[in-house]
Amino acid sequence: MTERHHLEDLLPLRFGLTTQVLVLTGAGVSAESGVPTFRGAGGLWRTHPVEKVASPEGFEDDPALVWEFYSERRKGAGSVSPNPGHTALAALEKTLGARFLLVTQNVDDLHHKAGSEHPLEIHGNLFVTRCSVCTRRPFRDDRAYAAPPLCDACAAQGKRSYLRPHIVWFGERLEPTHLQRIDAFIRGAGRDLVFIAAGTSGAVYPASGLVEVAKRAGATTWLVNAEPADNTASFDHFVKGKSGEVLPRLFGFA
Ligand code: BJW
Repeated sequence: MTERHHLEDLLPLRFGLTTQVLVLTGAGVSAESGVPTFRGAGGLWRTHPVEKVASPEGFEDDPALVWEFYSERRKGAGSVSPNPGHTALAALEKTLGARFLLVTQNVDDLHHKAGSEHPLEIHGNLFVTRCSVCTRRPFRDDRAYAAPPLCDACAAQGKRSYLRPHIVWFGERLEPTHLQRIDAFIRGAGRDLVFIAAGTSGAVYPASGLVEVAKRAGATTWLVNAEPADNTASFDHFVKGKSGEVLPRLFGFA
């Protein structure tokens, strides 16, 4: 049974000396910074067909459309600032050190901008580019492209390959080392784990399944979201509200 809380009567969590905290963030955490979410009113998928702009098949069919989409997103996310939700998470990392792990589905770089040192960006980063064919290292890149850029490493070998955003699209595997890291953190913490998901609809696997993995390990689980998520029933606690207001309160910073 999920216990529901409201911001007005929310008490800060008490972290003991052995408590470990795993936080999963989603697009809602950046909403108060002005970054659009994916689902729901005003969400990116309302105006951009997800299979065309965020799948390997879509990129193969129309790389120009995909780069137009991500170039616009780079421009948008490049000009915004972190909000108190991001700042609270960076402050909690400083307090808990290795007893804290931030896992984000967001690609907007706002956790870094807020001062988080080790966010695990499981869906990639908007400001990183890689080759769609060769194994050259992904590289930092905040350019907006009018046409799909070509890989110069491939060109040097007489091949013509497109660069692509360093983003995990639908149907693509997440970086195995990221999943291993999360798994090891959860198993290491066991019953000392507090798992908090914030600003995520719980609609996308495998991130949406982390709450169940954490629960099986013995964790206490919290959801902080503006609306109920698809997986609300899996959580022990649900705080309905904006993450920029709830997270600082939950961590005792406000
Ligand atoms: C607030 C707030 C405020 C607002 N405060 N809250 C059929 C076809 C293809 C694939 C599948 C399929 N069935 C299942 C799959 C698997 C698929 C999946 O889960 N699909 C589901 C949709 C059904 N998953 C995958 O494909 C993943 N890969 C995988 O499973 O690999 C396995 C594999 C094995 C073997 C071979 C090959 C593969 C990859 C998923 C990658 C997701 N990528 C995206 C887009 C790229 C990133 C980008 O361009 O930015 O990542 S999808 C999109 O959704 C994005 C997000 O990170 C992700 C999650 O969304 P999020 O963050 O939850 O945002 P919203 O908008 O959904 O929700 C925001 C919430 O915030 C709302 O609830 C609001 O109420 C709330 N909110 N303001 C607090 N201020």
